Amino acid sequence: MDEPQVPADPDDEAEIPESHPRYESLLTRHRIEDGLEKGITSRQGLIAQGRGEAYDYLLGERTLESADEAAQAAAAALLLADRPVVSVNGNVAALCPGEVVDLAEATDAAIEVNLFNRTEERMEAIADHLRKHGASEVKGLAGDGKIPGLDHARATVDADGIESADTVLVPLEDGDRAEALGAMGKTEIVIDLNPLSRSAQTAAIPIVDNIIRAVPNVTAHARELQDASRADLRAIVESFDAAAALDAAEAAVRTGR
Ligand code: PTJ
Repeated sequence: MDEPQVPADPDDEAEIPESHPRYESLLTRHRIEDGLEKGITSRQGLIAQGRGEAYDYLLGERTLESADEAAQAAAAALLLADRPVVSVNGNVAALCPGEVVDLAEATDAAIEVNLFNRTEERMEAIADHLRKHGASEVKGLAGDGKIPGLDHARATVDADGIESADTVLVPLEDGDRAEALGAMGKTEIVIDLNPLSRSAQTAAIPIVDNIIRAVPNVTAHARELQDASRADLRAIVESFDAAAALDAAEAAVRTGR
């Protein structure tokens, strides 16, 4: 056999050889499994990841040009914002905790844990995990704010976090909450591999890409744009066409090009 051998159940992600043709997918699966064991990721998170992987496979496991443009627009919107927040759920925390911390630093955004299946244990486990990866402050634990129009647990946010944010990055979000956040008048940036999902469809800036690639890409754009004028940043956001980006992603899924 020519393919490099991978341990069926690696105990450590370092055991996955980088030369393996499915390295990124194996790494992702390992992180999600590990997240489940640490009480960070929910069991539903495994299902969500499987759905995402299927879309990533159809997209050719690459960042489309339209997704890169969206990432640049997202970086510009976060730099322009007065109160930007990066929302983190159990999948995001397991897949790219250090990358989320880097992005928050590059854009001066707050980090808030916001869960679909909210329990105090998971909230604490995720906040600890983010702190271990360098986060100095993690919001979400106060839970003294509300997203109107949603049932109780999913609506709970921090008053000085998502509730009062003007721009929110919500990766891998469920459609209902994404819609409700949009209805609060916030500039909503979504990362979702499914261009047909309600979250992607309702976002001001949908990034149809794997979160593993998208978050570092937004950070890289933010660093490039660090010294850009507000007028230049506004021009980037205004010239971004969400409907065209979604069409390009859907065409890539359907045709493989
Ligand atoms: O941690 P919690 O309790 O907040 O729960 C989080 C999940 C993800 C379980 C919850 O929000 C959920 O059920 O989400 P959905 O409705 O399954 O939506 C998740 C979306 O993310 C789907 O459209 C997937 O295609 C997409 N997705 C999954 N994995 C990735 C992804 N998008 C980008 N990168 C991924 N790695």
